[in-house]
Amino acid sequence: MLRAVTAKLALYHYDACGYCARVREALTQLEVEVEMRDVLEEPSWRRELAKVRGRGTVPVLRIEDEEGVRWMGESDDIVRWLWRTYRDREPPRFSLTTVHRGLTLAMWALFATGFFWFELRSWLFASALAMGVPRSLLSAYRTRSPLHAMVAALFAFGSTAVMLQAADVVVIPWWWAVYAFVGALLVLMLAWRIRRARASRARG
Ligand SMILES: N[C@@H](CCC(=O)N[C@@H](CS)C(=O)NCC(=O)O)C(=O)O
Repeated sequence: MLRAVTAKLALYHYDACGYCARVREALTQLEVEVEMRDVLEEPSWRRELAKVRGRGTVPVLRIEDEEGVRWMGESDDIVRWLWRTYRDREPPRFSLTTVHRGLTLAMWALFATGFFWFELRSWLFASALAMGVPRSLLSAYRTRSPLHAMVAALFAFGSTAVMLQAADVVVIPWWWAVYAFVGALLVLMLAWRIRRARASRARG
């Protein structure tokens, strides 16, 4: 306990990363001071991670104390370590992460059921896409990233289109719809990357 309180912490992360948001939530709840190292703003931090850990995935918590420096990956492990260290207890069972995981599970379950239940396939597919709306809105709220809000809009559009098709209101040319959906997603990601790169350059 004492050792951890005197430990110097740095979190390698980036805004839109949901796993990182989970660690940031724990840090806020526990009111723990941590140096934030955004790997998209400062690519040398990502390179440092790749060098010391063999991969550049985030979140990673760098813990420096009298025993030396430790690198902790895996959001679950980091959150558990933070709660055990600063509150001497396990993390709360229920969190926004639980809701997010539930929605993800529901999405996949609906997709999978649609694979076997042919007559209801369109409705199950539409419901799976509809599940993506609250899931991405929750991501947007947790990460404060507009990218997730745009993905939520895309899910809403997709699910409405599939429902209209299932109700025989419109006929969707499927391959074009798939290409349009994936294309829009790629454009959003690209726009986001460019915005980040510009912001990073502006900061010098
Ligand atoms: N199981 C890991 C997953 C970490 C992960 O997938 N992180 C993503 C970002 S959310 C990542 O670093 N992806 C590679 C990249 O962004 O270049 C955890 O819970 O921390």
